[in-house]
Amino acid sequence: MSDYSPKPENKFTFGLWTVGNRGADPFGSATREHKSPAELVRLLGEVGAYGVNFHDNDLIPIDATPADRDRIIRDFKAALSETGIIVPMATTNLFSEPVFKDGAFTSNDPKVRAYALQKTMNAIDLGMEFDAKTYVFWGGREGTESDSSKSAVESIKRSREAMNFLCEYVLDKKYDLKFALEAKPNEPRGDIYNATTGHMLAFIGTLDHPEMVGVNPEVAHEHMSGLNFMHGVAQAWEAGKLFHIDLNDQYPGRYDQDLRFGSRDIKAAFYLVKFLEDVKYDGSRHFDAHAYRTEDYEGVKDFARGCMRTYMILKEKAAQFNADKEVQAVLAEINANDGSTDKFFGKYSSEKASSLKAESFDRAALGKRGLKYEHLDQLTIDILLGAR
Ligand code: GLT
Ligand code: MN
Ligand code: MN
Repeated sequence: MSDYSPKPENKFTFGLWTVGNRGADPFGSATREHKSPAELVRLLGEVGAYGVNFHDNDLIPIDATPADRDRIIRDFKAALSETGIIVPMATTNLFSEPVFKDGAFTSNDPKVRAYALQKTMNAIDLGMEFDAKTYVFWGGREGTESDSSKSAVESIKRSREAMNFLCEYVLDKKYDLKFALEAKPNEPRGDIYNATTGHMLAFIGTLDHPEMVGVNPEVAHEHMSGLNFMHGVAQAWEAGKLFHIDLNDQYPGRYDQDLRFGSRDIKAAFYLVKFLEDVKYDGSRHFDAHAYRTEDYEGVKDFARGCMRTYMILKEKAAQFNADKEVQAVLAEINANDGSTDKFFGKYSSEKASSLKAESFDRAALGKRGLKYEHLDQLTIDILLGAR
């Protein structure tokens, strides 16, 4: 039997809001009792997680007194040192309070925009108290229901101004911190700006300090748009921008489900894990998901263990795929190169262009070649289903 237990080097993390999710939905109230941040850290210690992430108000309620704050931080720190769990990522809640009903950085009200900046600077300071290395921005309310209400161009400009201001804040404070922007197409807003990881990558290129800013793609958010998540992750990776990742699962075209990792689309999860392991991604593997509403806290542990276990199983399957002689033989055949066209690639020159224009290609023969992708895909399925 393989050992699927989580190891520190796997960097499996959970947000306080994930294992602390109480099962409320738009149609019903909580089904699980409240647990304090320190209790949640102990739960994560029990299931073998490596790290815990939080929004400012997951840790410190928005109306906490200074005395509450000190006590919560003391208890939380005690639980961290007891369990050995670290805080790799922190973020700001810019979506729960009514003040953010029309967005935070993109609100039409300059007072709301200023308050959002102030709240984020304070939340960054809080994250730094725990030595967080990545700071996530998820702008769940940065959008519209009616496009009569806001300028889409102005909203991008306001988002840029906020990110530039906050990058300067981090530099000014000499914090060792990077930003990771998380896209989502809709929910809770009707439509959210910078809707996909691809939009975010383009946006980052327009910032004053693009080197400080990367992305935090989430499986469910790209699947809601019907996109291939691994492709978005690969593009972010290739651009040097995969600073963090949110793992969960989602049926396309439905409400935001935040399902246990790998519980819906095993094949997509396999290609994702294989990608992350093949490129040796060494950031957090953050499970941004929650247990079904049917569960008690034993079920929450089953959920958390399940996320990590599925990742570990798929990691083993990826190693099996890479070691499979038949798979590798098909891949070698698919990627065969007799070298005869090498001279046409690489840097442009007018000579190269002329010689390429003069070359003749047997279009019909090239088009006739069978590529064996059916065979390769079935080998993949056999591996995933344990038939190989
Ligand atoms: C919220 C959202 C997540 C984000 C979190 C970070 S909050 O739960 O659904 O996708 O990653 O703000
Ligand atoms: Mn997320
Ligand atoms: Mn989500």
